[in-house]
Amino acid sequence: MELWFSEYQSKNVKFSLRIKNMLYSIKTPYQSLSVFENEDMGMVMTLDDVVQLTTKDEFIYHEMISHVPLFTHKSPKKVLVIGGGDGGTVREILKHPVKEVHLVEIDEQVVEASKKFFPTLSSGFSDPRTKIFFEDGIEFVKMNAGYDVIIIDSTDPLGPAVGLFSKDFYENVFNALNEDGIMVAQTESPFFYGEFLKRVSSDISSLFKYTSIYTAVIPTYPGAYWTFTLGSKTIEPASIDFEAIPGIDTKYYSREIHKGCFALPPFVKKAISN
Ligand code: AG3
Repeated sequence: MELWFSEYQSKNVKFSLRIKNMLYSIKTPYQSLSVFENEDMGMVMTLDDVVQLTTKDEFIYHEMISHVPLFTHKSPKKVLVIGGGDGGTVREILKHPVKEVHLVEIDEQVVEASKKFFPTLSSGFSDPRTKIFFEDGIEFVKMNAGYDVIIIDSTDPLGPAVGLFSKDFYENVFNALNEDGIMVAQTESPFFYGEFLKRVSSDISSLFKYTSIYTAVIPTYPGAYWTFTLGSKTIEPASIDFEAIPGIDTKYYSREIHKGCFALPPFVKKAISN
């Protein structure tokens, strides 16, 4: 008998992955967490039946959420990741000469599952520069500061993650950043979340001098076409010296991709315009 996992990408669109092996399925204090294997996409992690990553395409998301803000900043020393308990973002950040990476993940079970089933993602947890806090990111940013870059690697804006997309939260992120600080948040697909993207980018641009939306193609996320929204206090993302970006070991991110990823098609521009 064939077993399938399905995610509602919208009320009327479902995305399915065949389960070759169900490896793990638990209820944590915050959400349900599953790990299974799919013949084509590799290992898959879901939270509350939402695909968080597959080992086949996670590199695109994790490289883009990390290297774009880090190379825009040029010399980040202290970086904060909110969410991202699988470790993929931390792994990418550690490719930079940073001094400290703080990961604030509310659900310890996500980190534990990643250590067990996703060694290629969780590799950075044992790096001496990494410090993990099992806390609520919303509270954490109110109490901590001094970051050069803050990356919000959250799940969808539903349930416990809603607060990670609020204007109050972005204001606390702004205050937790140094004076040339940069934040970036994963901000969903313009296909299914156009209104949301408009609201979030306008909230971020009411706080930061520069706000830029950039995109990447992530086959296993709804719409496959994904956005990230970056807020920068003093550095203008479009006018950095792209030629000065050093070579780095990546599979999606490159100098050319960095330059081009801010180009938005007219339908996205229209979705976020007033
Ligand atoms: N954060 C999850 C992105 C949201 C995916 N949404 C969806 N499948 N509906 C990524 C976690 C990986 N660090």
